[in-house]
Amino acid sequence: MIPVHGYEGEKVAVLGLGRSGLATARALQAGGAIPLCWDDGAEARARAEAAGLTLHDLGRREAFEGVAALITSPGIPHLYPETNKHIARAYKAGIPVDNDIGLFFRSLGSGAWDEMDQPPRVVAVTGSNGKSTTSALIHHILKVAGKPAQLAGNIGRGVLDIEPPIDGEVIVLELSSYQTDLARALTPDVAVFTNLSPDHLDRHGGPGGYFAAKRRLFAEGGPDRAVVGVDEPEGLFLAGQLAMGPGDDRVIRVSVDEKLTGPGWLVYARKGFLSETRKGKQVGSIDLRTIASLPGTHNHQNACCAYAVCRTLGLSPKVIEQAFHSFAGLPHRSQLVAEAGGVRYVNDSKATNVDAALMALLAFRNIRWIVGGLQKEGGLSGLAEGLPNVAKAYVIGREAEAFARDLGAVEAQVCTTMEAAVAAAMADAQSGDTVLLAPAAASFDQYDSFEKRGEDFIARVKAALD
Ligand code: UMA
Repeated sequence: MIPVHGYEGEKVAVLGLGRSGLATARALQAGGAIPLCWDDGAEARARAEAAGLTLHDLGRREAFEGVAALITSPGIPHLYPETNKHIARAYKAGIPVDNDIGLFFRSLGSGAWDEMDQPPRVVAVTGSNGKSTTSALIHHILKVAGKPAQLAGNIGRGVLDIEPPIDGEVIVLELSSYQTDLARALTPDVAVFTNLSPDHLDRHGGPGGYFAAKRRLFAEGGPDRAVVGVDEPEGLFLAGQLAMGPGDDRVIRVSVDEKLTGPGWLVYARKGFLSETRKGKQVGSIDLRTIASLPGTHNHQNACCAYAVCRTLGLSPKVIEQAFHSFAGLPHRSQLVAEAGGVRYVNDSKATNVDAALMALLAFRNIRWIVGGLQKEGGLSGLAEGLPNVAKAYVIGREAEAFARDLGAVEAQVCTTMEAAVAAAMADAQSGDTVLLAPAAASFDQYDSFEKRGEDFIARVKAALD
């Protein structure tokens, strides 16, 4: 745990008692603050109380009296679509509102670092898609290279939950727009922007607010090195703003759309080959086509970003390439679940938006596509480029019929349940096909989370193959 500094003896309100809230309350306590915990859900309150934390009803009139700060969880709206009522009261009372990420960056360094040969460094990864895989891949490469490393953030572990870093350690953080939007300190040593596509727009008041939230990672103090995907205008803009000129190698530009040229530090993938050039000369190359856990262009982008980060940390192309080969991938992201009778079964339940699902469709051929759930803003038209790879769609979700209609020209069978969809796809599949779960939608109409949806898919496939 990282004890939080700066609030010794002071009362700090903690709103939201999930993974980040619980870790925050413990870290505040460890740093000598008095955490006053609250959650709008009764179950979470009961869990926190059972864990020994003190509850403090933030709904009471005098709740914020003598409170030094309010620390809130990323899932709680602090502005859009509507400010949470407790946060709104803190704003009115002029109480600083922060989150665990802000506390983390303010509390991480300690006097012990002066004695270290190589003080710990923080790599923070943001972007719309690929940030979990990129973060996990960086962490994996560092481990394989024998470097101490820890992984936390949006990937499922509260940032204040990590162990105090040791000499030479690298902390890899996956940060969502919810997290970067509110943090009052954001000072990673290396920051990554993978890509940008519309997501969480209701939480950010539209695409501009969403990009602005991600950009904060590069603005508040500024990282020593920035790895920036430049395949969208926003990435190009960000790289341009950060660099003093095209040769400024504090910015590493990454592309999977085109061969990058110029005097700067560049990493790109074309036709499955990763290339690194610096000052106009090629200094590294890797054949990504042979890496089973990183199929498709979107994974090649993740590989390029992870490669660039590890190069800034001093690892050689050879070491990085070796580590790529032993990367197992993450559950629910291009996860190969089984292979039988020449048919591959792939779980990409994390493809909760159209852009991520399109990436999955472009990574395979002859796809038996399990799709559907709660549609996000913007409709399904963005999937068009991937539809030629689809042999047939098997539509799940409470609104499966309407979803199937929205898919347009592709042949679609309304299945509604995962059980029916897996059975129908398996019955139709022939050798060379891929049965792919890539829903292009949120799971909440039928499941608690995308993880539960992916687990259901895996269980149905395994049961049928047994
Ligand atoms: N709550 C309130 N009031 C509200 C809304 C929620 O009190 O108005 C309470 C809920 O009752 C609940 C708690 O807040 O008890 C949940 O807080 P949370 O949703 O922030 O969840 P945590 O468990 O703290 O998990 C968060 C991240 N969740 C979200 O951003 C939604 C986790 O990312 C992250 O791994 C974790 O912190 C540790 O850093 C998950 C996620 O879904 C994976 N992220 C989104 C995504 O990837 O799309 C952004």
